[in-house]
Amino acid sequence: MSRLLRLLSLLLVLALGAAACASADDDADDTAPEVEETDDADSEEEPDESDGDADADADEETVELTQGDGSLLDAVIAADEVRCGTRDALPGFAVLQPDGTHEGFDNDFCRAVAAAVLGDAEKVNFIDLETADRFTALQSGEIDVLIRNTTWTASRDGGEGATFLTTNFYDGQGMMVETGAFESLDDMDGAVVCVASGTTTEGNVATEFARRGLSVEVLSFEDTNLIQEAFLAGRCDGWSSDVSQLSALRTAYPDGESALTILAEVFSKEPLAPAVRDGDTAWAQAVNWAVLATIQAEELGITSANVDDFLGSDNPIVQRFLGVEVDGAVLDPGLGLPTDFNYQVISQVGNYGEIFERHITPLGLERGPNAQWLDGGLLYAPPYR
Ligand SMILES: N[C@@H](CCC(=O)N[C@@H](CS)C(=O)NCC(=O)O)C(=O)O
Repeated sequence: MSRLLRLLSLLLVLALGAAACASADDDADDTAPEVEETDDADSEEEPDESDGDADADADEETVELTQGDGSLLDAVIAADEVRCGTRDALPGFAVLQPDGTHEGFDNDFCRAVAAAVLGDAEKVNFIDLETADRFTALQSGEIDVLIRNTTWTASRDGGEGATFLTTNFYDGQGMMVETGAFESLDDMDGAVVCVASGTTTEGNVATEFARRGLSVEVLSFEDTNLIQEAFLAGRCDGWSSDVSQLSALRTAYPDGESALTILAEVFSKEPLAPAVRDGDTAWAQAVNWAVLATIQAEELGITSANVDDFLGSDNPIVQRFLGVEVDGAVLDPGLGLPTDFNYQVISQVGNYGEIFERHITPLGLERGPNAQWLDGGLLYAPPYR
C-alpha cells in the first residue's frame, strides 16, 4: 500500500474513533447504557461487539502505520519525558491521588520506562485515557506508550496499529454479584450483566453465557463509576471485569466490601501488557527491556533496598545486569539504553515483586500466575547478556 493510502486509512480510522467517542460523550443521559447484546441458548451467532469495542473495530478496519523519521526512542530522549497513556481511576493500577501524584501498578511501569530511558522515574507525563480512546491515542501519537490495564489480543495486535510487549499482569475475567444472589454462573440464566464499553469484557460475557447455554443481556457503560451507579440502582445482576479490577472495585463499594461476592469461575485469559505503536522496533525494545528489568531483578533477588550492595557482587550475571564491568567491559546490548538502565529501574522503582506488593497485594490478590517461573508462575525474563 502506498504511503498516501496508509495515511488516508489511518485518518479514516481516527475519524471513526473520534465519532464513536463523541457520540458517547454527547449522550444526554450519561447513565443510559448501550445495550450491547442479548444472547440466548438457541443462538449460534457470534456476539455483536459494537460501538467502541476495540476488538470489533479491528474487524472492520486494520490500522497500518508508517514510521516517521527515526524512532520514538530518540524523540522521547529529546523531549526528556515519557508520555504514558494510563488512567486516573483504576484502583490498584492507576489512581490519581488528591495530592496530584499517580499511584498504581501501571503507573509504576510508566516510571520504569522513564527510569530506563531517561534515568529518572519521575519524568513521566501521565495521560488519562477512557477505555475506548486507548488505541486512537496510540495511533495518533498522543502517547508514547499505553500502560492501562489492557489485554493483549490478536485483533488488537493485528488491527489497532499496536505492538504488545511482555505481559506485566496475567489476569482473567470474573463475575461479581450481590452477596447471596447467585452461587455460580450457571445460576445466572437471563441475567443483566454490566460491563465497561470498549473492553474485551463485553464479548467474553456473551461468549461464556452462550457456551453454558444461558441467556444474558449485556449493558455497557463508559466508565466504572457509571457501572457502580447502575449496580447500586439494581439495574445489573452481575458486574463483570478483570478479576483484579473487581477485587479493587469491591474494596471501595459504598455498601461495604462484603455486600459483593466474586464468583469462583474465571472465564477468560486477560494478559495485560504495555503496547506501543507498530513499526518502531527500537522504542518497542526499550519499553520491553524496562519491563523485563523488573522481572529479572526479582529472580536475582535484587530490590530497591539492596541494589547498591549488589553493585559489589562478583556474580557475572548480576554484574552484567547492573552495568558493572565484567572482564574489563560493561555490557552494552545495543538497545539504545544507558548501560546502567537496569540499575536505574530497580533503584528508583523496584523489582516486579516490590511493585506487586505495593499495589496488588493490598487488593487481597495472590501472585498466582504472576509469580516467577522458578516459583511455578509465568514471569520469565530472557537472559541479559
Ligand atoms: N483488560 C480489559 C478490560 C480493561 C477494562 O475494562 N478496565 C476497566 C476497569 S473495570 C475500565 O477501563 N473501565 C472504564 C474506566 O473506568 O476507565 C481490556 O483490555 O479490554
